[in-house]
Amino acid sequence: MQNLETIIQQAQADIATAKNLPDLQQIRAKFLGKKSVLTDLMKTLGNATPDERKALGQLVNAAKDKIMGFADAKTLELQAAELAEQLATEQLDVTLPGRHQHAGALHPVTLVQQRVEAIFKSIGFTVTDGPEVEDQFHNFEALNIPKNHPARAMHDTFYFANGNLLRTHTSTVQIRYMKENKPPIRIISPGRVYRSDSDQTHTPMFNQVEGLSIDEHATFANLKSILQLFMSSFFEQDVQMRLRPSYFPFTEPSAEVDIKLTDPTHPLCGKWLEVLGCGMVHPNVLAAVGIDSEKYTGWAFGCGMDRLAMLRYSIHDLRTTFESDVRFLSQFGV
Ligand code: 2NL
Repeated sequence: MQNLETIIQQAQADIATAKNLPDLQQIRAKFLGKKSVLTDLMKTLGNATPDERKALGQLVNAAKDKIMGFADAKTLELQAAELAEQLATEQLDVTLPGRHQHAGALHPVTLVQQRVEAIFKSIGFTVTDGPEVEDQFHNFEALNIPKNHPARAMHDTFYFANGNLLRTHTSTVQIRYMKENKPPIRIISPGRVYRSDSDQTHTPMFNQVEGLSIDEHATFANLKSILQLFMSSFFEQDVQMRLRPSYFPFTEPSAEVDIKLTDPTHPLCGKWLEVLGCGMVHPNVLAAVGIDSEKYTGWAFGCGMDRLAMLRYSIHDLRTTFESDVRFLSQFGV
């Protein structure tokens, strides 16, 4: 009896000191487990008389119940403390600013290409493309630029060891298209072109769009009216246009086109700006692709899309369109 009371008191004191659930589990095992003092005590009952055994057994069981009661109460207390601790340390500050999802934006030159394609598709043109690595026939010979012609030097071409080259204009695509398709032809060919020059206003790669129309009665007047429509739709304002005589080996006659923007909010409003070159397709070019120049005429134009992007989005420095600076690019929207 004396022993039991001491054991109960000891258990109660130990349980009170338990700092956490694993601690408590150990204490529980010490007093109630298979190797505990109480279990040992139960085993010694075999030596007692049946009456003694019954009375002592009840006492030991009552002691066990008591200790279990202390332990269960302590368990609840520790669980509550753990929860409180968790709530305090895992607090979420819902007033913190959220993490942004950065949506991508299209490059200004891509936006220009999309606009140009949409405008020309709406008037019945087909968009075509072709290889950037070309042979001399498609880049030069077929365009009335024979070997040793001074215009070849003008183009500052990047050559490969085998004589192939990086196309210097997308006329190459139109030459291929004319070989494969019969007139009437109405196509534009946007894409990257390469020239070996590099300064403030020239980059070794730039984006060009060329347009071509071949028909029985394609005229310079058609060319001029299409260009006028293109410019005013592209800039979404009245655009004045001025043609100056020029020279290209692949067109005759040839002209350079200047435009004047009329929207007073545009920084370059009122200034003449050179934007493209054009002309009537040279009979030698038609002959090179097997089109009868007695029956068909054609007009063509070529236009730098990087320049169009700078004008349309008021970009002052061409280099910013090549630098992949997200702060710059994200201004142009999707
Ligand atoms: C410019 C001038 C031009 C063409 C490109 C062309 C294409 C064929 C036949 C004849 Cl297949 N001409 N293209 C014509 C005149 C001018 O480009 O300054 N480009 C940036």
